[in-house]
Amino acid sequence: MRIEVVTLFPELIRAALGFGVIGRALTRGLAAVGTEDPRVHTSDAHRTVDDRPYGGGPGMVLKPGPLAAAIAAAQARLPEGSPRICLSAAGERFGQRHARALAALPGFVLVAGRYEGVDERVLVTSIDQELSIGDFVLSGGEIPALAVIDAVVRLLPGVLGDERSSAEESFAEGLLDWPQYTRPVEFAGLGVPDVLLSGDHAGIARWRLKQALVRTWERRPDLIVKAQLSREASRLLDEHLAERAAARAATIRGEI
Ligand code: 4GY
Repeated sequence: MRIEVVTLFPELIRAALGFGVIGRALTRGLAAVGTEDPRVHTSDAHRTVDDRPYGGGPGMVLKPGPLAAAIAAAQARLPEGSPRICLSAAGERFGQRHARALAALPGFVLVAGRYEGVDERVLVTSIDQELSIGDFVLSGGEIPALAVIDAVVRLLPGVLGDERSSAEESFAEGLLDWPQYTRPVEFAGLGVPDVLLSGDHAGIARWRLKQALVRTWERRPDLIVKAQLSREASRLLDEHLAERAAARAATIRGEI
């Protein structure tokens, strides 16, 4: 897979991709990230990439010429039909579904804006999709572009060890993670759930799935609707909800 990032700060992109799982994937050649700087596509003495907004107001807008030329140069290094994606708070909300779809492609372009934004005509002529990583305002599209790259590259075959891709972990897909513990067995006066020390692998898997389900139910009920629970998962969640309902009823009766 090849990813091209159009950015005024190519060093920011390169520097951030040198670490951890993603850094290793790139050095191993499992994916490649290139950059294209709109400033290279200017011809004036000052290498001007921005200008004042028509209609007035604060800030500057990225000039369409250099930006569109940079997008075209990036696109020329990718297979025909590779999508050009602009990171913007006005875009569709990026999620794991988008990450999976992008991970199936041979390449795509990410366009990171700066200043007050991108000239609307570039969005019309040179962008296929706008994606947002969330409802907050950043000062540039580079950090969202890096978030997309990270989410996509870690899905590529061979990037993660087989631990993560194993069937054992996919059973809680679409749910929040279960709680994790490592040594020491006591920390800050807190222990580790007995089942995790038991060596009972089926029991551990059941406990983890139940923890993931209950946490998701309590913190992100919207994800449960989408999770398409297995029969085992539905049963575990029902079991928890019944236990909780019974405990509340007992409290109301004044038994506790
Ligand atoms: N949130 N998700 C986001 C953003 C700000 C281009 C400069 C976001 O994706 N992008 O906040 N982008 C950028 C957008 C012009 C400011």
